[in-house]
Amino acid sequence: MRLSSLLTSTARWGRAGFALGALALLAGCDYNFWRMDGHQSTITVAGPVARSQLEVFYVTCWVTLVIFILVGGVLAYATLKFRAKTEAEEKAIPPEQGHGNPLIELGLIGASVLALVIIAIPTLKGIWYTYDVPEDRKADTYEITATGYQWWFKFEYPSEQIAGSGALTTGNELVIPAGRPVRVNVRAIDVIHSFWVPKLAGKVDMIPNRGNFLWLQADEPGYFWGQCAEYCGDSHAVMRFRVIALSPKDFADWVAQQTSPARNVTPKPGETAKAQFASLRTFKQNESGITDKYDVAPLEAWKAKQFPEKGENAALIAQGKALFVSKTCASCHEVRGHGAAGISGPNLTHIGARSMLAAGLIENNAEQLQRWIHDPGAVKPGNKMAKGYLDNNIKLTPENEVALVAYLQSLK
Ligand code: HEC
Ligand SMILES: [Cu+2]
Repeated sequence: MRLSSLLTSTARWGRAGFALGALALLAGCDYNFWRMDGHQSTITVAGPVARSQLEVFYVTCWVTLVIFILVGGVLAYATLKFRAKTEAEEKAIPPEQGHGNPLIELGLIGASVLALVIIAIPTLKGIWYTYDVPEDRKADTYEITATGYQWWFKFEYPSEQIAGSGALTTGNELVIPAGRPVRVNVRAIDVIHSFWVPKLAGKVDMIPNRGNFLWLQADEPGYFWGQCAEYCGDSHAVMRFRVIALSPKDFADWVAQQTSPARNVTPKPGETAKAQFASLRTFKQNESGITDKYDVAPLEAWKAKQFPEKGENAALIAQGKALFVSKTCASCHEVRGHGAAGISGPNLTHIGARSMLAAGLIENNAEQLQRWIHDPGAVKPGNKMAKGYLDNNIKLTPENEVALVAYLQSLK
């Protein structure tokens, strides 16, 4: 085939392919795609650390774009200018090879060095800036310890000590004060995990027996998505968490609430556990249990969860509280003030006030909570609670489940 006819047919297919690809993109992606504002976007940032990392990304992109255009341009020029124009030229023996042009070669080396320097300056600045809280902000820093477990996160607040039980401990939802630098000391219990909140800061590995740290800051109150970013076993992909940044006053209120013991709902004399069996249902295996369509902003939804549920049934809750101990849930979970002090699962003292369950996998509502305690292994493959169910031979009747759900939801 003649080279030129090959070229035109390639071009035709190339254009068709491009048009098809563009159509597919347009059809498949919504507005969020073009804004690049997904939950875990590193392009729409919300704090100084992520912003500094984004700047390095952009510098690198621009420099490489310039290189691409220059090299691509020269390649296109050479291809067109020196191509065989006649059949005779095509058959001709290739021209003699030279040794190159020393000036051009030196120039290219110089240009590469220059490009690297242009990238290196903001990169080094970014590395120093993001490494630790800047000196002038140190005094204002809030400290947290985050520990990775297969497949959930524990958060401790060393500055919020609770008499008789140590630092305030929560699970899977990290609540921080907005506008203040937060230094997160990262640890791991079992294997290597990685702490990553894309809109706030880049990832840092959580390594067993080795202290690591990072800092981040949320400029404004907000609700952010976090993710374990180091492959860590079965449920790695769904080892998530949330960061909730609150105004100073809201944060102080939250700390006051969290440092108090679990809520105690006591039945009035004569009150019965008329279980709400309307909430009984069967669950589909692959139900996602998570929505991306919010009626209200996620932060507002989270705030609403801080208050007791409407229509609580105190007698049912009391039943659930007793079941929590008799069904051995208490051997893995702590509910401070209720005689449950297990440490191998997330602290559930205020579980009712969280927006998500099972490390950010499913929403924290009655249905999903029941689905979780009914068969945790079906919701999150391989998780340690499912193994606990087998080892301890935990069997729950639908009535047990409804009572446990009412109890867990009352823990605000
Ligand atoms: C063998 C220990 C163990 C037992 C027993 C156990 N759990 Fe768990 N539980 C866990 C672990 C580990 C997780 C975290 C699982 C994950 O997300 O990977 C968990 C997660 C949870 C969560 C979600 C917590 C969060 O922060 O999202 C709830 C609610 C819960 N368990 C309730 C119960 C109830 C109710 C029982 C008793 C019927 C129970 N658990 C028995 C270990 C246990
Ligand atoms: Cu992990």
